[in-house]
Amino acid sequence: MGPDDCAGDGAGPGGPAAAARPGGAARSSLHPDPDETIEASQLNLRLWRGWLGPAACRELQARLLESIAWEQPQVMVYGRLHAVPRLVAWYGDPGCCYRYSGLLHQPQPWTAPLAELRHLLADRLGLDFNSLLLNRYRDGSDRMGWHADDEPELEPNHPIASLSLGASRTLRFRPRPRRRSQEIASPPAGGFDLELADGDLLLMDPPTQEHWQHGLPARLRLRRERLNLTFRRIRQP
Ligand SMILES: O=C(O)CCC(=O)C(=O)O
Repeated sequence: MGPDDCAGDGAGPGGPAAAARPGGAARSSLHPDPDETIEASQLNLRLWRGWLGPAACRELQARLLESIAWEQPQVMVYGRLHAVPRLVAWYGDPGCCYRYSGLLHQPQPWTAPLAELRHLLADRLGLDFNSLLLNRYRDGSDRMGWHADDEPELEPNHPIASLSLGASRTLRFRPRPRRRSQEIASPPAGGFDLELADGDLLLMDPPTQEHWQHGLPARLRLRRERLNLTFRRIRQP
């Protein structure tokens, strides 16, 4: 993950086209249609609202808060160490190492609730993830800067699945900019916002990460916590 990837306003394509799909009867349990598909130039997102129900979300969030080995890495910015503004944890199959926040992380072994989610995603979406980054935003001042999930160790042709739990937050997208700019306070030209709520599942399909960045701005008056789980596929040697 490279939250310090950056830069300018990027003369990107226009806003994305969002298509609401009827859910309910048309859904099958195996490959259910998403509630929304969001398409723009070189961007493909699929969104299932309330993919996990409220009771399952509450239980899962409570289990993760107590069982995950949360860390707050320090990153060097202009020669000074800063704690990243959130807590993180990396889980995965043996050997699935991942560099984020400038540090190489060895995977923790899958815990029971994480392994269940991984298998649910495989059953429902037919996607085989081998690793997972968890982000814990303790309140609205925790956040994540602009970045793309495009590190060399990630399988480039594999979607990334992002599950949100707890407080709603805005995930902001922008076309990959040409100039350096970390400003994330308002939606950039050619970009758009997605509000992600408890239980929502977002699939970011290739080649989105090659052409777009995303980030999670602060929401200062928010006091509630949010967890986000991004399932990924690390390249196998
Ligand atoms: O918290 C979120 O929704 C975004 C997480 C994210 O961008 C990431 O893990 O790369």
